[in-house]
Amino acid sequence: MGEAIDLEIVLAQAVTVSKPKPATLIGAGLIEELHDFVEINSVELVIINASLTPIQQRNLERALDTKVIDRTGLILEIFGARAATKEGTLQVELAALTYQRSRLVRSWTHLERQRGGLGFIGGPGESQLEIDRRLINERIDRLKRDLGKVRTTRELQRSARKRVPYPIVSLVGYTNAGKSSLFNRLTGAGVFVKDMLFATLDPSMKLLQLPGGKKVILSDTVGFVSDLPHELVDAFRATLEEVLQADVLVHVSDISSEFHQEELADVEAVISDLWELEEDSTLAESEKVPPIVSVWNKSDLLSGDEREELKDRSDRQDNTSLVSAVAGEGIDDLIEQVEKILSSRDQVLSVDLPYSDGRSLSWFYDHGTVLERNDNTDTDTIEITVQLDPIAHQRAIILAEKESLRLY
Ligand SMILES: Nc1nc2c(ncn2[C@@H]2O[C@H](COP(=O)(O)OP(=O)(O)OP(=O)(O)O)[C@@H](O)[C@H]2O)c(=O)[nH]1
Ligand SMILES: [Mg+2]
Repeated sequence: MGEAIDLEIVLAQAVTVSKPKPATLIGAGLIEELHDFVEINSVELVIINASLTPIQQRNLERALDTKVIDRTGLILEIFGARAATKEGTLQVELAALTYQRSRLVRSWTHLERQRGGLGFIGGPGESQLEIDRRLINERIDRLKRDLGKVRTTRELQRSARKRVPYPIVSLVGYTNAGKSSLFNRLTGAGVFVKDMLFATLDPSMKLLQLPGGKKVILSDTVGFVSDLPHELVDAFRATLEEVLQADVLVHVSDISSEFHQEELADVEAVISDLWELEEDSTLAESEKVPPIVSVWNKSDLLSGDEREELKDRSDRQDNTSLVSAVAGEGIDDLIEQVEKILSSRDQVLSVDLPYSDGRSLSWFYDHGTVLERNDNTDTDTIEITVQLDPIAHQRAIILAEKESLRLY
């Protein structure tokens, strides 16, 4: 997960903690080893993939002489880096503060000692701890108010984003499944389109043209994790808000993982959760879970026999591809599955365009697939038959009205 926030990993180590130490979680021998490693390699951050008490965190930071964060801290960092919307950012900040506040309460001895007993900031009798807690509470209250305001404008934003003129294909899946690798592979395989309109898209979204001619916005997302700390659930949902805009979900899983089934189930549960949540609100009937393409990734790690068997199984199963993002196997098949789903929603229409209206003509070439074209020199018109996805179709109707074109 560390790569997700641009950390350079110098050592990853699994250790057995047979008897957790209340003061430091891990034992003195290991701490000594780590201390030397941290010193020699100038390590700036140590991540413990477990829950640390505030005391343990402080003690480890002192013993290792570097910054130490735990699992919740790391996940918060990742969410913070990935939150794209106003609501997402607020939600993550709220989770971070709530986390911080809980540390504050339990680590009061540490804080009081550390910040000293001067106490000139607060009124008489107010300790540093009470000041800290009051400041955090004030900030939390303000965030909650802001969130309330943001939510009321959510419907507006949603319809605004629906105006993005291309279908959105979202890569979702368990952490480490290979979403980002596949994202890079796909944006390399398709023609990556530079478009001024999308200059502001964040790096996890790219406009690309599929071989069949369709343009889509491909979006990479933050990985799902199991045992998500309870206090992070809302923040996690908020970072996935963009997924709710997707027209197609590509569910990437690591077929070579010994926990493949469990990881699939975890992700499916999150997906149905996300949409059920939506259905509670005031959403149109059309806002259902989008069609899902299943990608069994990392096929290169399978043995020959396993590979054969899974290839057969994926061929027999609808909307399923056996893929290797790294080796490139199965990528064409995956693209085909996505194109098939997108095409199934397309509409075909014909339109008469005056010769003089070159702009509308090129609009249709840009936004759809022109199936037939007749240039009629008698009437100075061009008649085209064009296949359009639902979004383009909507826009074509508006365009036709504005330019007084005949659609049929
Ligand atoms: N052998 C093999 N390794 C792969 C493949 N795809 C991804 N990986 C490796 O798996 C690890 C995780 O890949 P990522 O693409 O970062 O996974 P991710 O799903 O984006 O992970 P998060 O962003 O943390 O959720 C990396 O070390 C990749 O090199 C593959 O097809 N074959
Ligand atoms: Mg990733």
